[in-house]
Amino acid sequence: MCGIVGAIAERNITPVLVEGLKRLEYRGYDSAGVALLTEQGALDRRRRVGKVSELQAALQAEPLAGRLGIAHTRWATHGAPSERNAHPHFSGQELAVVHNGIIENHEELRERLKGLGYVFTSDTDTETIVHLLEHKLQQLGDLSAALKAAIPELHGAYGLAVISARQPDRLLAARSGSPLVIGLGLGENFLASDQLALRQVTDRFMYLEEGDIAEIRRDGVQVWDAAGNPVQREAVQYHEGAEAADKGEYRHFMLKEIHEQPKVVQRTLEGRLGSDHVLVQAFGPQAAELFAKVKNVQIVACGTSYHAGMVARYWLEELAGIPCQVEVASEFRYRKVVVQPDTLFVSVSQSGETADTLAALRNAKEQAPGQGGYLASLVICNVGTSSLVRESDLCLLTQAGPEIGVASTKAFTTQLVGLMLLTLALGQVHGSLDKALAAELVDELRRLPTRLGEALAMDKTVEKIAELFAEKHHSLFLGRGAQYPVAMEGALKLKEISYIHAEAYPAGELKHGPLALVDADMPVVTVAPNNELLEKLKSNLQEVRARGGELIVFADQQAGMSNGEGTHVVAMPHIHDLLAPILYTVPLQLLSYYVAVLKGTDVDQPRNLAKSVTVE
Ligand code: HGA
Repeated sequence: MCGIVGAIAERNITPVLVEGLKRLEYRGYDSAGVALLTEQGALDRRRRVGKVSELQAALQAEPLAGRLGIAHTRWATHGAPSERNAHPHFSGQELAVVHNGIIENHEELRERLKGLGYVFTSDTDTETIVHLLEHKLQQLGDLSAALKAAIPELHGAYGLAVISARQPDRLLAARSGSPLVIGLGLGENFLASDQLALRQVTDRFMYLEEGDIAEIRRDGVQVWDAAGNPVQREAVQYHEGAEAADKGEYRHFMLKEIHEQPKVVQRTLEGRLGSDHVLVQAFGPQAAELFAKVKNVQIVACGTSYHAGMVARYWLEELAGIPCQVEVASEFRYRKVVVQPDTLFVSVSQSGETADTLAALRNAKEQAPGQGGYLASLVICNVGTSSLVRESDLCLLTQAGPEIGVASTKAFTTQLVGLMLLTLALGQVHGSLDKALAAELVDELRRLPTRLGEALAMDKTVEKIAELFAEKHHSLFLGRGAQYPVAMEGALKLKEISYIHAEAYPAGELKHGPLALVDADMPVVTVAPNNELLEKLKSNLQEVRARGGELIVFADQQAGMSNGEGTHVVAMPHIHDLLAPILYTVPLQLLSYYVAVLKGTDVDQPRNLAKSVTVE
């Protein structure tokens, strides 16, 4: 969500910090700030509400230079988005902190620290950290010792970066529940909540693990693990180009990412398909042995990833014959769950840092297999270095590349591909999947990038359809079977970026309530592949037309549906019914994109939302 950047060098690092913030801005952006140790040996800061460009303007008006500094983009959890609540937070003029996450015992700490004479100037939980650290620093005289002493008193999740005017030769970092990475340079070192922020300055990274504390100096890095023991964390060379942080010819990242889908789906399939089967080892060396024991699947995810999980439930039960449950992580993590024997726990997350999903995984791992716990855990994730990947037994990495638009697009379709691979792998291992069908689906998967390209070619048609929504405030999305979650995802996209109220229903539920809403002001969007539910769906659509509702139908070219009064049919390329959810997602993404463009909303950074939800 929010972003951290830090640097210690022999040069002025203000431009590095600001560029880093810009690269992280897509994750959370209600305010931004930077603090530096100036040449005079004092801490100084600039903070602004709004985007990083506001902070840049402030720095232009009132420049700030230094060789040690920290910076932050904030997505508020405690205290309104305001300048006084923006990070970095100070204790006196000598200590500064930026923080991602939540300090759960902040009220108790605040009372205690007030009692010790500290004066609070913000409403954030973060400010308790900086005063607590100052208190420890007074007692211990050394910043690393102070941080180590303060950590056990902080309950909750944090990624922290700390600088002190008293010890200008070091930048400190601590990680618990919120990711941090150290960027290694020559005679200079950096820190960030995501390596994306630092690729402009280095391609060598050191990932901090849960509970780590790091002291970063110009000429070296010292790390201590959760038990306080000095440890070596491996330095990893990053290879892929930084091309993803650039919109290229596209007007928005979202449109670029929608158009990247054929390529990234292709990449997600690479190395994972045999001639007529899925390579089970793609899930890890122990996958085949573990999959053979799986009798149930529990999928846990949030938002768009949850919709991917819902599609997978149809696939897993139909193709692999394995009972599957799907639940949103924020609910799952707080209820008592009865675990069926031999259940595989599957999490789905773009970033691999989604706080609720990560907490659900950690809860799931509390009970041992065979003693009321899960058989094993598997994650479908886009970030190989993420916490969910590191903490799961098995993983399948999607190859979507960095997704910058807050509204997820290519991450979703690659997750669906990953979940289809999982379904086929489980079906193969269990022998429950018909071999001819498996071979057919593998073939269809190979053709999927081409089909996606054909769906993208309908761009202009969908742009025209979007005009129907320009004046509308509500809309309904309908689907049946595995297209119901696709309708849910379509509705989510529309609300996220165009702020039009959109609801999704299984088409058969229409007459049980939502039909009452239908009139000429409520467009009804439907996804209609050519399957055995088509005739039933057509009847549902008649019900809408009879109430004067305007219909937008994305239908298989062989479905025998055509334009008529109040009915706009968009012919889709023909595809195997089981893969239709992946293909039919594309026009719905395009629809929400063009509606948002028409409405003039901030497509890539919609209001109130943030990418990679690393807080609860
Ligand atoms: N709790 C802190 C940091 C919020 C955060 O990590 N957001 O993603 C605050 O509210 O400032």
